[in-house]
Amino acid sequence: MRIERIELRTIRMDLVHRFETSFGAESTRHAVIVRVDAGGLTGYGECVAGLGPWYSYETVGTSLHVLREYLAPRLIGQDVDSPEQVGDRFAPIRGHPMAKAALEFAVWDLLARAAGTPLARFLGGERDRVDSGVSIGIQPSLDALLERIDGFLGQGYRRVKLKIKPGWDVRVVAAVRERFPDVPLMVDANSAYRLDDLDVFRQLDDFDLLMIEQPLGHDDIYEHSKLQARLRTRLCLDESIHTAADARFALEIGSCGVINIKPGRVGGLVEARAIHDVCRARGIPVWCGGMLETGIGRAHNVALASLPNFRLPGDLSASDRYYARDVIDPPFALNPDGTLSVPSGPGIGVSVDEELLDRLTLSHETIPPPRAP
Ligand code: NPG
Repeated sequence: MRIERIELRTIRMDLVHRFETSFGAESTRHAVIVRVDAGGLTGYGECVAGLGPWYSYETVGTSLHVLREYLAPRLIGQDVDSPEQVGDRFAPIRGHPMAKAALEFAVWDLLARAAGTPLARFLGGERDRVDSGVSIGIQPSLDALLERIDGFLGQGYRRVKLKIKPGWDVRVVAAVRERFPDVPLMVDANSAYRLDDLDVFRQLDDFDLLMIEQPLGHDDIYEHSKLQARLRTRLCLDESIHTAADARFALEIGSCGVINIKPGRVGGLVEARAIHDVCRARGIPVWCGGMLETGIGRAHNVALASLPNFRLPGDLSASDRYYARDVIDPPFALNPDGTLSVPSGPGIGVSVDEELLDRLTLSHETIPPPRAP
């Protein structure tokens, strides 16, 4: 299909709940939404980069720059017949996986629509429902956290992930475990600790956690292997896995027992699937992370999570856990069994509410630019 038009827009949405992690708090989310048009069809993708370089070096600003100046020009007017070709065209550009993924996602949606196939099947997914987990940010008090967890469990979420940081860790997990002894529970440190903090992890080891996510450096794989060797609880890597080669290395040296795959973090669905395959071949389960995406990014994540080795509930919650009104129709809703349904229509399988997008838009540009009248 010849790519005729690429649209980049920045939107801002208010979150239902303020979300605090070890690197900061946010009440609104900015996202770059990419739209590609070809042969009368449209595909959408979402960039997961944040406003500032806190989770990764990429930001809304850097991703717009790289998309506009380097990525879109490599696709516009070109024939693209497989998602792999997108990666080939982007290969000369170093880094910037979140920017690359946003455009790759849009092409996946487009090509799956052209094939009349749901994105999940197009990727090789097998499930029609995926297990839903909830990630709960750092709260102003322990009581507020317990109440929040209670509410989410009442809605049917299947596992709870707590954000931790020094000063909000062992005491908090102990209180949550006491109140909810059987809930599948895990913690995510977003790189807030060092190997010297071994004592904290030894204490966390006693709470029957599903895993401890990214405790050490955001770019570290080696020290995680040292920590993993001293713990019973599995470590999970997120920030430091960007490629299938990273995953192979981490598993080879025993850095973790599970990997969080975020397709936006790893440059798109082609690399995400390759990481899935590396882990599957070694019997290591994976799960799908989230970055507070709108329904557009969520639809790509849900499609990915339908692959067979996504054996643990992901950070895939219903639309209303994030936003009062999502930009897609229908929004993702939690089934009574604690799952999200994988859309069965062509492409991402949901329609995008362009009118709402317009209202949320802060900036907008098209490639090629519109002709002067
Ligand atoms: O449910 O989408 C979600 C949020 C899951 O905790 C979550 N994401 O570190 O994985 C993370 C964290 C995050 C959110 C990171 C926003 C960066 C930005």
